[in-house]
Amino acid sequence: MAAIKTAYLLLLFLPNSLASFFEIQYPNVLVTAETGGNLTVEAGPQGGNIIMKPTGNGTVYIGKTDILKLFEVVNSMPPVWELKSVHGSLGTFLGGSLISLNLEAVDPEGGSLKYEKVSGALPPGVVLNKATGQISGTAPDVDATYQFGIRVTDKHGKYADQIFSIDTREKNQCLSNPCSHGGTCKDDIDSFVCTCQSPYGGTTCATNCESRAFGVDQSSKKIADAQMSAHYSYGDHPASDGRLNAPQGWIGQNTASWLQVDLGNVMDVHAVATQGYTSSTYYTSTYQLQYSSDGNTFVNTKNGTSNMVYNGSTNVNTITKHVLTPPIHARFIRFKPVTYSSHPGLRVEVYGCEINS
Ligand SMILES: [Ca+2]
Ligand SMILES: [Ca+2]
Repeated sequence: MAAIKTAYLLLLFLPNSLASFFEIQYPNVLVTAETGGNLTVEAGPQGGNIIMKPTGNGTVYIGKTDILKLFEVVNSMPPVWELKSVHGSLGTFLGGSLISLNLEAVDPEGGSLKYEKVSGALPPGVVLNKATGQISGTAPDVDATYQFGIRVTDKHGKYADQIFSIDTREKNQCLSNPCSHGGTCKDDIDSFVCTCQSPYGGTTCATNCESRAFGVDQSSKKIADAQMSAHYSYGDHPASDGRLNAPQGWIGQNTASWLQVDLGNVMDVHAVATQGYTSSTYYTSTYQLQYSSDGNTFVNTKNGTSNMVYNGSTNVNTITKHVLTPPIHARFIRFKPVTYSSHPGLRVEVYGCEINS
């Protein structure tokens, strides 16, 4: 306080011509202001120190730079990786298994860290948590090595890079013998494909395709009206009435007529069933089957070289079912009446499975 008082006193008593120049002298300190704007602070001659000592949240600025913060950054040491292994390998993972790893690094000053990938690639489906350094996801079902560089950065921007790698191994999904009823298994990426023995189908050959209806029938109607069509229909009895157990049924005019079902995709077709038309004695006694993959080119099912002829109904309601031997691959199935009572009435169902691929 005494020094400051002295300074004010000197300033007050200086003549106007000397107002741009003054000195504050106190036992160990010399503060000099010059006309050009320089300000010199000089400690005393006995090796005195100049100490700038803010208190509380006080700061020391040089220009706009917080000088204490600057020294903190300069003195900050970069983070240090805790090495996982000599080559940075984080392990080997079987396809489909969970990966959960913590990349560990520490900051010598104990500050928070952030992690980022700066090179290479993580396995697809595996991600890095930038805040925690955790690597997590599901191992892809392939034999591969994924190498990637991770940078860990402290709050001062000091960083350390490290190269890591993750090895993955394809899992043989057939090892659990998923195909039943004698089906053979082929391993695939994240999956398997069963080749089933007839009449079984489905992804694990668990379905008897001879008894699995595609759903033409009246109660399920999985096959939509638009998937049913006909040629030479009789009266007001459209193709969409030709569903097994429907109230009435489809009626054709003659042997040039046919009733067609579009299964929506090429399917493994194992069996068909028919009934007659309910309200009159219109039923189809015998019929042929034609089938197609594209809706343009149709072929008949064969008995040797002859077109196969199936026995249909002997009355209007009894359901007659035929297993196709061998099964056929088809999207479009046509029921083509050959002999009939009065008019060829039909209500139908088609049985089979999707083709495994
Ligand atoms: Ca640091
Ligand atoms: Ca596999």
